Amino acid sequence: VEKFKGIIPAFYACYDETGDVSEARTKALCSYLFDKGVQGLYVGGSSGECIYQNLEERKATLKYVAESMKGKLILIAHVGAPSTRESVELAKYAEELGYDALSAIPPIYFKLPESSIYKYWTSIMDATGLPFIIYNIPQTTGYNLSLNLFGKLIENKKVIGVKNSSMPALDIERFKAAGGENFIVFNGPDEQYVSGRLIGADAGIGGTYAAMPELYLKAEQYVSTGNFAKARSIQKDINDLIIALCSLNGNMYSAIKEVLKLRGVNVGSVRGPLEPVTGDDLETKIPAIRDMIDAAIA
Ligand code: HMN
Repeated sequence: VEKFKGIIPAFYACYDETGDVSEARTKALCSYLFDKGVQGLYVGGSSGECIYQNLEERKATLKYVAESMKGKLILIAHVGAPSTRESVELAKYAEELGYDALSAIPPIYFKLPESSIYKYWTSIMDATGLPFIIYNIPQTTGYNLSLNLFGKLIENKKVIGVKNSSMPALDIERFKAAGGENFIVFNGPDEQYVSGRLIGADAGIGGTYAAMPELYLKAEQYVSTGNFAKARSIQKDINDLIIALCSLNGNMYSAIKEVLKLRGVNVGSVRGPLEPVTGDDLETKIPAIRDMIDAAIA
């Protein structure tokens, strides 16, 4: 459990100029994040545009990341997919590649009863010997994990943690209280990293970490040494940046990818229906956000 602690960026989909998954760019993003000092990678989640990629593309990304970071960083494979069959196939492949743990969102599109959600997650767990991290992200899936289903899931010893992206910090506290000391709760809302850690999260997985890993690493350092005034001040810088990233045309992921280009790593653009940042937002606001990041790091 100790080994899963730290700052774990959600890995981005890395495309070439024609929009295909790029091996070179995937590996470049791995090296970039490794050099920044993060502890692990969460591969193929929302930030990995999992919902917009086919199985072959998702497998290729899992493979390139493992080739470049196996043994250097903790690797978590997000294997949630529209069907149980595809999720299980990805889970088995991630195990073959030597991933440290699996994770998955609940089923999407159809509103299914909790019995089906339980069965979906359990099928993934039964398919491999890997530990499993439940992923609760009601904003995108429409399902908010109940304490009742949570309690049933953690009876399975493979369930070592939950990545909680719902906004109430209370949810983090409740999952930690029910899960116990050795159960890992990952903070999901980046805007509340510091509060999440204080109320019970042991570590963090987030979609904006890769854009500004330095700030989350610093926030973590201040939280773990009890320097709360400084932790709060970094959280404010982070939140100014998240709000700026979310205020451009396109969407947060295309904005982050443009910022990354200016920070020295090109992972291409986003895949439709996600749209790229354009016009003045691209030409003046993206460089301004890059400058804000540099100022916050200094
Ligand atoms: C992932 O699965 O790739 C992300 O880690 C998801 C993550 O929890 C993000 N949540 C949502 O997108 C709803 C956050 O990191 C989010 O991007 C951040 O808090 C900014 O709003």
